[in-house]
Amino acid sequence: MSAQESTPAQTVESTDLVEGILVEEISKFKENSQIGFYRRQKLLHPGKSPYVAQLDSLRIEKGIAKFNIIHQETKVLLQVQVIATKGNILRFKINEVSPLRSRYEVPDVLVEEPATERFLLLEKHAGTAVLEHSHGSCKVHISSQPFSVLVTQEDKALIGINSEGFLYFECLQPPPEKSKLDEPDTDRLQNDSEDVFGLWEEKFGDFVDIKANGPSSLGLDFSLYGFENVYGLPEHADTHRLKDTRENEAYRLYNLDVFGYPVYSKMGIYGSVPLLLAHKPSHTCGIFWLNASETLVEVNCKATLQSPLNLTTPDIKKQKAIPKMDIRWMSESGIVDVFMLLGPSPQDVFSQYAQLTGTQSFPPLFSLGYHQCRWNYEDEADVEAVDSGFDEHDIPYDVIWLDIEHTDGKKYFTWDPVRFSDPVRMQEKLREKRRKLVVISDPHIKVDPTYSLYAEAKDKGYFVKDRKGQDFEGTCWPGVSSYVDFTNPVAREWYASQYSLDKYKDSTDILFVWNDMNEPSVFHAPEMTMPKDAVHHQGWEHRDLHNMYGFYQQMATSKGLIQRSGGKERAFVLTRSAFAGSQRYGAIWTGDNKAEWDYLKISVPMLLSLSVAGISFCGADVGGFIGDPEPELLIRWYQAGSFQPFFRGHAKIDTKRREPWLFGEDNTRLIRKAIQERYTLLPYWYLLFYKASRSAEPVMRPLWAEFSECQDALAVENQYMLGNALLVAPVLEPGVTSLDILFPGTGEYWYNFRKYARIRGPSRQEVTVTMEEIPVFQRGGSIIPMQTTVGKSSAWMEDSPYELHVALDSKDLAVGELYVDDGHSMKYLHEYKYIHRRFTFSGNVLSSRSADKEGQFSVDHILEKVLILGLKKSPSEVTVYCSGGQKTTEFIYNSQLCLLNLEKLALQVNSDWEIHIK
Ligand code: NBV
Repeated sequence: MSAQESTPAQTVESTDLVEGILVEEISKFKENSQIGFYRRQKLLHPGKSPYVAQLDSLRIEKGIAKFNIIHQETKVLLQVQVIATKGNILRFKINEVSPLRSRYEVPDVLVEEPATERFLLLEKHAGTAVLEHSHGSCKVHISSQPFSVLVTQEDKALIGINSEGFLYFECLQPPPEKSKLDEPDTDRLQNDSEDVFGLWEEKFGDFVDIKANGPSSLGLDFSLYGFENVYGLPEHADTHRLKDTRENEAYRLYNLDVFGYPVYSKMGIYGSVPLLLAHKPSHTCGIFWLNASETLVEVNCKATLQSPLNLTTPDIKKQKAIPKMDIRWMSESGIVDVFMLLGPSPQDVFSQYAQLTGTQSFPPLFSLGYHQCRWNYEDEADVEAVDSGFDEHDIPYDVIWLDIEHTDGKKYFTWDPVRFSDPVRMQEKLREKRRKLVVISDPHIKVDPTYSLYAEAKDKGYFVKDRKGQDFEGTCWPGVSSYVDFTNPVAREWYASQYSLDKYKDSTDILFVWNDMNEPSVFHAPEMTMPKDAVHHQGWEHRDLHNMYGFYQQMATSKGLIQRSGGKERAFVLTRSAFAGSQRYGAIWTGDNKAEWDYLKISVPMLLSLSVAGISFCGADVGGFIGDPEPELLIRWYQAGSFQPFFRGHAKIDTKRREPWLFGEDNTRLIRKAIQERYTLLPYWYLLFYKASRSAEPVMRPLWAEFSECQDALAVENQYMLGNALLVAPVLEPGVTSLDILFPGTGEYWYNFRKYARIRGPSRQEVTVTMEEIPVFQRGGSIIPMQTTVGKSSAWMEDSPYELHVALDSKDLAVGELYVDDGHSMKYLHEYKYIHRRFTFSGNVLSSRSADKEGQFSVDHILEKVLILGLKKSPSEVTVYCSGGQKTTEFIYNSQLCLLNLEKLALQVNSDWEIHIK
């Protein structure tokens, strides 16, 4: 175990006094060795797989290759399907040929059934068959004995399947004896050696998981040829580049409420996205394992291959020893349904994944501003005081948040009658300030027949059931609670309708929602979550779909918010728990972090891993949720957070108040400066989210994704890119006076974002740092849209003029874009009410043209300023050409910085213009 590695089984102890209720959380989370299916699968030895492919059965039906494989000892048959999916994706499915009952196949995550392209059978010999993708350069080589598959691209080995022989598939069996399922027999569990492996019952502490369907686990290995770096698999509080797991725990994907989770750990926390990306300078590819049950992933970084498999293709035979990474996936139930995203570029993989699971939903503009949260803002007067505090201290913010205490006895969709006696008045005051409110809405519903939400859900049968068919009851904030079965589409519809303005009493259209505790968190339950033997819609066990529970709640909530406006407005929903596809429903944050430097530091790799797994709208609680940050940490966190996608300050109930003005004037100034800078950059943030929603470009990007050929970028996780133009290097440690920064890219120019001095890449440079700000650099060749003045909130900036920062590259070129719409409605989508401009600097002319033909939004936005960085000599004249004619304009040139400053331009953002520099 490395020094940074901490044990995932650490005991999390906290005793919180919440409103006089003593909440004891003494939970132990499982180590790998305490997981039955893991122990069972670990009995397999690498090498010879017991499976043999029956190539006689190979047929191609509607372009899909199907064949059977047989387990040589048990003689059980499995069916394999190999599907060429449009867009350079290969899908691989394995299921029982005739299962006792159907096995869970993850619904609702794929945006649609992926379009299939045809496979052709290229050749079939005694022990091998080769399939060729009709449009692509990819081939699938199937070896019969033992069964394995090699995917090649341009006749180079790319991905091996079952090459280590770890294919594992537990076929469903009838229960041994009916009586054993009725009650947990703890004696038998301890004594019966058979159940050491947790086949029909599995014990953990005082909890017993009764497995109505018995063992149902599956696993498979993938070899990534030529790769030495893999990423993804959020959510873990660990490094961005995945580590070798041979000497320690596997990455666990199991959504859990881990208060104050340890850093540098592979334990499962709130969210799970089973997507792994592999990258090398010449190629990026991905493996998307579509399974929502508990999953473990082992990474073996040190494997090498002498000669790749016994294949007939001569080009493959010629290859000599190459590095490879072996990835082994193990899941508790479901089927094998895996997509190989064949790239070849990082952006291709992002697009392929988005083609399957969707892109980031385009958020309303306000949600990209600063959010002020605390558990809890006490009452209406407190809300008003905090709100005014921002104005008094001239700090912009967009949203104030109310945590669980705003409700009447933790009954969501209600208000505490004393603290919030007039919620509409409170919201109207916020509306006048052009700000929003977010309230919390958790999935547990207080068991209280007088609570209409509970009574109705109970009556309609919308709660998750226990294994005996009764409504499942667990403990959470309100005490005994039942949990909405969000996997049931009718229950989701019903839940969504609760957000309509007439149903949700005293809510207004400035109220948005936060879904917390949706792993789901259940106190005094195994690993503080729902028992796996709880039963959902259509009889599926919780074990089959555990990792999707939060995904479904956010889906229903976001639908509710869209519906309440008659489909006209965009939603904003923050969720703690997430799965693949959650990006379609809003934002995610990294849960209960601590006010410690390590947590600020880990926020960067955590957010990068979420970002490359499709979830661009992500953030970490600024300041740290648990504990009291010292001013230096708080300031550094604001400075880092202002350059992270979801920007919210939050604090636990027992911490000292920490609104930005409580730390002395100088510290207030620094926090103000960080937040104001965020607001000046809102046009850039908005553009990045527009692009993420349209073409799956991650907003926050690891350096390797942007500089795919740069070897030095592979392990960088204390710097990152925002879009393709800004390089951010947050300060993540105390007392820092300089940072060693990597400036990637051959021949790239990097301009200090505030002082404009230029650095040339590729290089590493020691950059001086003060408390004023964190280092940020603009990439040569980019044009960044900004606004010249900030307002009290984003809505106050509608008329704030625009400004362009044009940073020239080594060829004196630059390009950039601006996207503007009304900031909140769906009109951009349905009525093309938007402005999308493309700016180009070339031949000393800066021009603005429409970026697409559709946009038609008529507003009088003005471009006031242009800064041109890297202009080698002072112009003699600057002339502006626009629809109103031509005129020369004043300018200031700084020869030391090669900086040209144009002010008072008064150009229409929405029309074509050119600025000629002579
Ligand atoms: O609702 C209270 C908190 C919330 O403030 C926090 O952000 C969540 O992560 N919630 C967890 C439950 C209590 C945590 C101790």
